[in-house]
Amino acid sequence: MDFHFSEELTMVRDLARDFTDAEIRPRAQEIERTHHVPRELLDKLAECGLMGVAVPEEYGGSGLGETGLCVVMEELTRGDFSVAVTFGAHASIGAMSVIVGGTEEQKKRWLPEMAAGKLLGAYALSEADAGSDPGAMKTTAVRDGSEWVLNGEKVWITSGDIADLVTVYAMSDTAKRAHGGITAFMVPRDAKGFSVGKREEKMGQRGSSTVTLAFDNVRIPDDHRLGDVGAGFKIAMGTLDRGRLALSANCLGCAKEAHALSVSYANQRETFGKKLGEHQGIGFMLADSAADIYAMESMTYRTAWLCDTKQPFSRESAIAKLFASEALDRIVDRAVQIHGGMGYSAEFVIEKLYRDARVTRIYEGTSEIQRLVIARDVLKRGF
Ligand code: COS
Repeated sequence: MDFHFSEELTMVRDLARDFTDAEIRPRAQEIERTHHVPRELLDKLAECGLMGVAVPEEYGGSGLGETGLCVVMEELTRGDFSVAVTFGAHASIGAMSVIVGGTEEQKKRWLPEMAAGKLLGAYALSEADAGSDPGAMKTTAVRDGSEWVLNGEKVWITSGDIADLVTVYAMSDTAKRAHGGITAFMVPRDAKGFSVGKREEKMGQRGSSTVTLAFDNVRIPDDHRLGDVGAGFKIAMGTLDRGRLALSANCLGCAKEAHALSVSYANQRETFGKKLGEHQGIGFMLADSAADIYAMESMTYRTAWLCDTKQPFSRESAIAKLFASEALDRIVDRAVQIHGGMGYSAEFVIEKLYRDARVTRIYEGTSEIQRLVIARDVLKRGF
């Protein structure tokens, strides 16, 4: 058993950490105020080679797998959650759909440009009446000769407005639904009939765009179909297994940031003649957060190891996401409490971390969905 990062992973962590300090932290307030992650920042991430961290080397990436992706996600999130989520929409669930479901020819066609950050990806599964239950989706794909015709609307799509190539899941056989009735397609931004609609105003992660996408008789060539006809649900779920894991790394990064600020504040501020942290009530909060972070980190990287060594990790990824998102909520809540009025003021970063954290219990599968995934697997396979 070896819990050390390899030399390569350590280098990537240092690179992502330096990038976060130099490029993200100084811009975080502006990103929050303008509700916008500058494309130039994403281009710089690509120049550093971080966009392709999880893409296999034979397709132009660094080949550091989910572990590498989690390392980068953790570091970027410490600087700004919105930047990390924008990165993840592309590098995690965007490019990952192609890695999970693409043919060899498709991987060669799209992954090198995705790894280079020239082709930004996004992932479109959710609909207004099909969030937790994607098998209820209404977007349709009908075959017409060598093309498919897509009609419908997707909602809550991260980076849907900036992506060059969106993985869209559509119902190709309504009788089969989740069991072979859904097919995945790679839809280019300039496809005729494809449009970007409303942008959500959100409680947190305001720099990351979340939009509606509409498909009005969008014609997609059959060679843009990802995987077999009817394989879409499995590709969507296989991609989400990875996305949920990367999200637990996001939670870990945000938690470490909130905790580090809390520790520093508790060491500096004095009340009743002693440091804040020396009051047992505050010390215990810091201890609980430290324990949560240790568990989050252990679960995240152990699950990444399972994934990278090609062992089953679907249940573990749901556990990591469930625990990390709920632990993060506890940690940011404690951070607000420790900072008192300062924690509630929009002038200081803790208030932003508190808002940024909340959606992690909702997107990429709610806590209730994670429990459902875990319970089904426990009942099927035992512990
Ligand atoms: N990997 C690969 N295949 C999977 C899978 C996974 N992780 N999970 C399920 N499947 C397969 C099943 O094996 C089944 O295959 P068969 O048709 O061969 O039987 C098929 O997919 C359907 O699975 P299931 O019957 O479990 O589907 P359900 O409709 O009951 O849905 C849940 C299962 C609830 C787990 C799924 O709908 C889900 O994850 N929902 C949340 C979606 C979500 O996270 N949305 C957030 C937006 S995306 S950012």
